[in-house]
Amino acid sequence: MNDLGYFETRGVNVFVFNNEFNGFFFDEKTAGIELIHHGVRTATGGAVRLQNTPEQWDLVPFMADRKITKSTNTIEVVLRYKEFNFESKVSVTPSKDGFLITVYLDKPLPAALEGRAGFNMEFLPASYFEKTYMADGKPGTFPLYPSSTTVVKPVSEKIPQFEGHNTFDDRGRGEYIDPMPLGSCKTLVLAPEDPERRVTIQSETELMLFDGRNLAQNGWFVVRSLLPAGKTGNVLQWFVKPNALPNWIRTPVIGFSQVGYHPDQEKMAVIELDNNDTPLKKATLYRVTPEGESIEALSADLKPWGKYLRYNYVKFDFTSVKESGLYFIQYGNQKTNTFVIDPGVFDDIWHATLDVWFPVQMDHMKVNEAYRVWHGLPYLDDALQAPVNHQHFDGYFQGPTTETRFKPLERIPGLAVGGWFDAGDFDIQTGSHNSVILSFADAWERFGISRDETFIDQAARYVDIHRPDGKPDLLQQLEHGTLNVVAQLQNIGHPVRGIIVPNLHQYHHLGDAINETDNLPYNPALKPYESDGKSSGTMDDRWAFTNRTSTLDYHSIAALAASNRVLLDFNKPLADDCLTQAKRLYEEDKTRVFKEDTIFGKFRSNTELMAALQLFISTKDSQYSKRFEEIVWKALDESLNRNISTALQAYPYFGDDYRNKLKDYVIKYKALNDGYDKDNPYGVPISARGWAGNTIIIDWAITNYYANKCYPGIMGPEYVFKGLNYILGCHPYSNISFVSTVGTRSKKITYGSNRADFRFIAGGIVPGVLLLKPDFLENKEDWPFLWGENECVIDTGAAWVLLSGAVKDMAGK
Ligand SMILES: [Ca+2]
Ligand SMILES: [Ca+2]
Ligand SMILES: [Ca+2]
Repeated sequence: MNDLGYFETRGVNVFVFNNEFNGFFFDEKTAGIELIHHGVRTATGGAVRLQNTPEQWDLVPFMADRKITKSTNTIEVVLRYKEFNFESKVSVTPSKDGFLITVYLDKPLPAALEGRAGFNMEFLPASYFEKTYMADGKPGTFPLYPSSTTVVKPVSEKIPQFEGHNTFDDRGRGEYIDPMPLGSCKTLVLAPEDPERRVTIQSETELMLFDGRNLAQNGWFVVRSLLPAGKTGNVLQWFVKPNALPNWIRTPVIGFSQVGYHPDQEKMAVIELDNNDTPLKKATLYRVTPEGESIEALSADLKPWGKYLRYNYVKFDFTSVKESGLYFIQYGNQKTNTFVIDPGVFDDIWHATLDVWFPVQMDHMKVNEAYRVWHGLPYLDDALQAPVNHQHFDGYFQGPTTETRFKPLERIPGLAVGGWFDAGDFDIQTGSHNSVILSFADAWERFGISRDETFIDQAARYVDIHRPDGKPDLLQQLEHGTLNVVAQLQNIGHPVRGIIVPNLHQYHHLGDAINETDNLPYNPALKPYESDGKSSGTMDDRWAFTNRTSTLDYHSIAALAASNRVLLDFNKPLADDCLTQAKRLYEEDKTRVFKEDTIFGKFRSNTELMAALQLFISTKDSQYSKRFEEIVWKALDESLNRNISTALQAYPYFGDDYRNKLKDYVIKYKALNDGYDKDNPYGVPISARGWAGNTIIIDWAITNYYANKCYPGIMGPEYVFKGLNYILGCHPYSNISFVSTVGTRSKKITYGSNRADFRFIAGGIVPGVLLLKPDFLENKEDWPFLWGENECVIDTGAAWVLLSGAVKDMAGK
């Protein structure tokens, strides 16, 4: 056991509940007993579980206690299912060339869990694709696609999923599906042929191997033993032996920008090294000629940076190489793929995001690309008022009142217009819409991005990708998001947190958005699954969660005030509606008691500050500038990081007093930035949340651009490029570009609506490297289903377009 509280030998780490099951998204496949096998996390979810192949929303055990005993080299956890008043103790300890997992019960299994409670461990399908296994000597091949046997059972026998939700659409038949094992044995060897993946599991109790993907595409291969009925004490033991290669050293990761570099830019590769690796003295940059020859451009000493989390880092500076051309880096025997040095490298880095990713996310439209239809025209049955006192599984909550003129489940008119699917799911999140609108408005006003590669016909509700229509796409996208926010204000009176399907069996939808609902308005006079052609008896229309917060009101005011300016010459009636609604809402909020968004409020910038600024820019009315000046300094004192961006955006509109005072804050902000160089070798703010932090890094780089524009003597351009290079490949774990199709090598597997196909949507930006506590950063490129690593969201996409405009602007100078 190491000092960080996990078991470690060369090539193998065993985590025992260093990461817990999450009560918010439930089973994220990042908790329990886990295995990092030769640098790759291959097993997760080791715990007492109640299903053969638990799904995301099946009950997870609560970790009631965790005890590390160094003297006996043991980690023990107490796991509790409060729904069954059932507790078990699981202990893990090294033994010979593996480890023992032992399950103890103080009381016999509750009768309801006999034949249900078992010890499970889940193995990543992608790590075992095209590999084999041996069950008591009987050979088998891991299935590439699920096709093992399942049985149907009456729902009365099913252990209910959390809060009574249900992932299964049984079409009213009262059934559920139970997968059967691929095989069973006492000794199971996974991948005997592959020394990096070979794991042997032995037990006196029968081991069963299941394929979780029969029930859910994000399922893993599950090894499971049932706990015996009527027994206490040591009721189950596994001996697990992951093969460990002696003297194994992880292949170095050479981090650099996959897009390449402007000749005048700082150029720094960051090389990530195994702790057991001896850093080399030098790396070399080669230029590739049209004849295919490699010519040495620079050989330079590496600068040690030191240790960050579990690896060592050295840096390779090739800033001095300025000749336009194709290059690669060689470190030891490893050569990177080629990349570009050229003044034009940033000319098109946002094209995929604006040309493809945003059109595919467009709600209430049919979206076509050449011969392919991305999705039909969805959600014409929007939307119903959410019922009161309702906790939704995606984090939405409707409180004790609707705060609207609508009764619970009453139809709200006018909402089937505009908007984007916020992420890999299909809900409308108003807060994200506001962020997108503000980023797009800023990109338009600063950089005039007038690219036209999308045909968008609002009247016909039809979108065609790679087909110019004479209108700038940025304005058309901004119009599309604004249409939904304005519709909320006009029809409901205030912005709502979001609009989302009510049933869990709809929510996990994969594929064409048009099929998540039946597209027909709900009609209670009909039976479920019955339709008269115009309406249907299936309660599948999306619900609007309508509770009102000042945080969201002000954020929407800011977005619509900005939208007003940008849309004036493009769609005057909508631009007028934006300002009318923004001013009305602002007047209302002036006299309302301030109410913070309890979920997102604390992560967001001061939205009242944003609202006052945007209304002032649009109207030049001094009531807004006065309010801005009243609150800006306090906001900066409370959170410099969150509010410096808004304060910098105000720079052109305020005088010398303001600028001089702000300067002191920018100096402090610069000092915070310099601190990141000591935190990690990339010099950017890497976060440790349950959702990886690329959005934070992109927003940070944009803020640094604002600071560089206003105070170039304080904030140099390198603070913008550090963020950019990180996103484009100079980051931990791998050197892939986090923007699909941007750069020589980029994300080809992401958590989009097409994740079941192990594909991507061009231009999406993934969350990036996720920290598995205490020290493992991960971004998988063979498994799309870890949303915290691979789910692209709209606000990040829009921020990427803005950042791309900024770096093109800087490169041009
Ligand atoms: Ca969502
Ligand atoms: Ca267009
Ligand atoms: Ca419907």
